[in-house]
Amino acid sequence: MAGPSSKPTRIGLAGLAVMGQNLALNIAEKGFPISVYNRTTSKVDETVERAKAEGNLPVFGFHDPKSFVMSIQKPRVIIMLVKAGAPVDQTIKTLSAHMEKGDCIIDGGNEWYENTERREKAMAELGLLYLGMGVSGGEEGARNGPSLMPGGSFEAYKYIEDIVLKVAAQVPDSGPCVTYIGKGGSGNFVKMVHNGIEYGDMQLIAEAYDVLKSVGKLSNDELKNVFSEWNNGELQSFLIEITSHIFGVKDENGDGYLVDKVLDKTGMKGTGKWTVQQAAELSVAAPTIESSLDSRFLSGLKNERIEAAKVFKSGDILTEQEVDKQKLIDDVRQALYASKICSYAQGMNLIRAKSIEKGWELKLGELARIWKGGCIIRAIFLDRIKKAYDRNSELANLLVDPEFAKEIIERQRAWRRVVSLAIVSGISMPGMSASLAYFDSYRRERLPANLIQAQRDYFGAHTYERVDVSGSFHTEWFKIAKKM
Ligand code: NBP
Repeated sequence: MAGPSSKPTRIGLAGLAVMGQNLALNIAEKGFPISVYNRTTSKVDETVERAKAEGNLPVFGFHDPKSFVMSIQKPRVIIMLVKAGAPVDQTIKTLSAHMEKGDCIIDGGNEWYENTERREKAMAELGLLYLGMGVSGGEEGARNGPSLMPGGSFEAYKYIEDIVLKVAAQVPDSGPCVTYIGKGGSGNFVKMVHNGIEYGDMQLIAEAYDVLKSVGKLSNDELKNVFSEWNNGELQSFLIEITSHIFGVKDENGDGYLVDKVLDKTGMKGTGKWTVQQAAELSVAAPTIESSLDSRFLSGLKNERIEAAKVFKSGDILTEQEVDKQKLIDDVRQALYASKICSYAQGMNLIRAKSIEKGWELKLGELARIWKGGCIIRAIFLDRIKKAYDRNSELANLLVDPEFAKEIIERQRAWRRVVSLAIVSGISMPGMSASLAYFDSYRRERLPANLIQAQRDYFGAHTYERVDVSGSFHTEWFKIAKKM
C-alpha cells in the first residue's frame, strides 16, 4: 500500500468506521499529513479514495500495522477510533508491538474511564504515553470540527495540542472546543456525562413535543415553526434546530410526515446508563438524567404498552381541555428552559463530585466553553453556564447562581402550569417534573427527611441529629408509643 514517498506523516489514525474516517479527513484538511489503518483493509482504501475526492488531502493508507506505525514521525502519535472495550485492547496490542518508548496512543472512543486508567498504567510500563479523548459531534462533527475532551498524560496532550486546536470546532469569541481536561480517565468521564446531559436534553425536548402535540393539538407544521422560533432565543441549540427540521420532513414512502411513522422505541449504547450509575455511586442527585434513561427503558416495552393501553383505555384521560395555544407554547418554552438548567446543574455536580474524589481538578466553566461548539449539546445556554462558573468557580449549584436563580424565578409559574397540565391530561412528563421536583427539593430549607430519619431510628436504631442540640440521638420510639 502506498505511503508517504519520503517524509513521515505527523500522526496516525487506526479504526476507520464513521468517526475515524471523518476525523482523519478533518486532520488532513487542517494540514497534518496522516497515516491511516483499519483491521478490515477495504476501509483503508475507501478512506484514501475519499481523501482524494475531497481535495487530494494528505491521507496515506496502510494495510499492515507495522508499516502503518513506521510511517509516522517520532515520537509517534496514534489515535484509535474503534469500538470501546475489547477491540481497544486488541488494537493497542497490535499497534504497541511496533511502537517505541515515548510514543503515544490516544483512544478517541466512548470508553469507560476506568479502562483508560488501566491502559494508561499498562502503557506507562512499556514507556508509552496514553490519552483517553472524548470526541463529540457524530459524523458531521468529526469531519468539520468536533468538541474534544482529552484526558490522561499531559505530556501526550502537548504532542497533539497543535493538531487538536485546529481540528476542534471553532467558536467565535470562545476559541477551539478543546482543552486538556485533566489526569487519568477524566476525558472519558466528562464525555460520558456530556452524553448523560444529552439524554436529558433529548427527553425534555420530547416532552415539550408531547404536550404541544397531545394537549395543544399542534400540527407538525406548527411544531416546526415553534421549534424554529425557539431556536432564535434562549433555547438556541443544535438539538432544537434538528428537531425543527425533523417536523418538516415528509414520508417519502407514503402520506404524511416521517416523524409520525418512526416507531416510539429509543435505542441506547450505554453512556447514559453509566452516567446514572456514577450518579448513584457518588450520591449525586441526577433525577432529570435518570428519568431520561427510565423513559428509554419504558419506550422499549412497546408490546407491553400496547396491552396496557387497552387495559387503561389511555385515550380516556386526555380530556378535551380548552387550551390557549399561544400561551401553552410560551409556557412550554419557559418550562423547557428551567428544566434544562436543573439537568445541567445535575451533570455539572456529578463531574465535580468525581473530580473531588479523583483529585482531577476539573474546571467546570472550561467544560461549558468546549461544549459550545461541535458537540450534540452545543447551545447558546452553555455560555451562561461558563459565565456562572467564571463569576464563582466554587458555585455549589447552578441553580443558585444569581442569573440562573432569577431566570428560574421568572419561569417557575409557567413551568408549574405545564407540569400540572401534563399530569391532569395523563401525559407523562418525567424529565420536566423531575427537574421541578429537584428544584423544589433543593430550594426548601426543610424537607420531610426528618420523618424518614425518625422511621430509620425507630426500626433500626440508626440514630438522628436534632435541629436544636448537636450530637447523635436514639429514641425508643416503640416503647414510648406503646405507653401512649
Ligand atoms: P464503531 O464503534 O462502530 O466501531 C467500528 C470500528 O471498530 C471499525 O474500525 C472496526 O474495524 C473496529 N473494530 C472492531 Br468493531 N473490533 C475490532 C477489533 N477486535 N480489532 C480492531 N478493530 C476492531 O465505530 P464508530 O461509530 O466510528 O465509533 C468509534 C468510537 O467512537 C466508539 O467508541 C464510539 O462509541 C465513539 N463515538 C461514536 C460516535 C458516532 O456518532 N458514531 C460519536 C461519538 C463517539 P473493522 O472495520 O475491521 O470491523
